[in-house]
Amino acid sequence: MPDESAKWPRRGLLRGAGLALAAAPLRKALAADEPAQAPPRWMTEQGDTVADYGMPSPYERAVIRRIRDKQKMPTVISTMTPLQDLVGIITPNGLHHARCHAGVPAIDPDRHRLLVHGMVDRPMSFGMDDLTRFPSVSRLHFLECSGNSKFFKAALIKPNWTAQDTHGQVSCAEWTGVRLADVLAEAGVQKGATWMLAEGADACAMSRSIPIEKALDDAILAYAQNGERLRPENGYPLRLFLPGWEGNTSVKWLHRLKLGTQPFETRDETAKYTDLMPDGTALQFNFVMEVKSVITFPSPGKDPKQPGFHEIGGLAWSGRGRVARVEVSTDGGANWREATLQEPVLPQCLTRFRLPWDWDGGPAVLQSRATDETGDVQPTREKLLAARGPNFIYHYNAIHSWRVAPGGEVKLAV
Ligand SMILES: Nc1nc2c(c(=O)[nH]1)N[C@H]1C(S)=C(S)[C@@H](COP(=O)(O)O)O[C@H]1N2
Ligand SMILES: [Mo]
Repeated sequence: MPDESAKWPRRGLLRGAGLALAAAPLRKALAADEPAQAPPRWMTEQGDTVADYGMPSPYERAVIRRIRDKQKMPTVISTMTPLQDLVGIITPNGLHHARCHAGVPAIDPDRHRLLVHGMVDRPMSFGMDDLTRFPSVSRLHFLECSGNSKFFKAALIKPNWTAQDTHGQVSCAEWTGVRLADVLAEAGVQKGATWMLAEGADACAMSRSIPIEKALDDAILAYAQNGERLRPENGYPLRLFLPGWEGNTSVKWLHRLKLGTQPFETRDETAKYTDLMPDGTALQFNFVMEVKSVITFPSPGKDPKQPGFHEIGGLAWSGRGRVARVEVSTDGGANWREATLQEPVLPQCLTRFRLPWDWDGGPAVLQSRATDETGDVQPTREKLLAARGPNFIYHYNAIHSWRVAPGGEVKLAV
């Protein structure tokens, strides 16, 4: 007898899903005596014209960025991506989270210049046209603010938080730009240069010191995002992009690079973006965003409406490389099952995971645990808090929990 399973390798899986569907049908059977419906209005009259620049359907108007905490200064802006409403791995440009310390500068690209100076053989000033003549590269990468999911302090946590509130300061785009290494080679990096200052052209001149190894490795000077020029709030016309590193180092509105022999000790790496250790000292230059994941369905506001088959889905990422696997628990971490990773699985990029779930309608605690290709695993909240102490704010990457109540309502569980 021929081996059927070889011919239909996924048959068992499909049969399993079919059983779950039969238990709780996803659609109502069409009643034989259903009266004929009049055609909808949109089939009886001509449609609209097409806008010069398209916008989502008005029925999607609830899918928007949200402001994080209201600040005293209206130009100190933190917006969050509605992760629970998105599919796939790409964040649409209008929904990419934006973090701006001094508002969004209105930069004329024809007047924007990038100065490269300090320990270089030939100090240079580039216009946008000069820069885009270098060979370009396009790469898909996540960008995460190190302040994403500020979960260390229990007092800050609000029980009604959605995935957007807890994890919405991560987004993912195809970034196009020129290799920083090529631009630096043009200026000629001098021997002994070990650090690079990157400064933005916004009113706070946000600036960070970057080790030369990263600058010469995979850093890009990005001018485009998902096929079009950068959005103003994401750095138009030029930003530094450092794959896998805390968002703050990807300096937007980039106008100056200076090479030197030591870090420049800017405000953004002394007063801010350092990690306070239990002994009161501050850890500086903690650049890499560690392995992390979040379930986006079910999640608060995206309740499973009825028992039976549901697909649990979410996003995982790591600043150290590719996501190797994601395990999902529906009982608060007692048992784990391995989720399917949706291709493509790319380094320093959001990765979508999926797992079929036959919900019995009872209480459940949903968790996801990601492992990256270096073997790093997301810690539990207890383990992370014990390791980092009470003063830490940035770089929170613990396993996250959503509680499903018997009626289906999903809430944050910490
Ligand atoms: N010049 C400048 N660059 C900046 C910032 C800024 O306020 N000014 N914000 C930083 C922070 S804190 C983050 S998390 C990222 C966010 O990038 P995005 O707004 O494109 O998401 O930009 C970084 N680069
Ligand atoms: Mo940030």
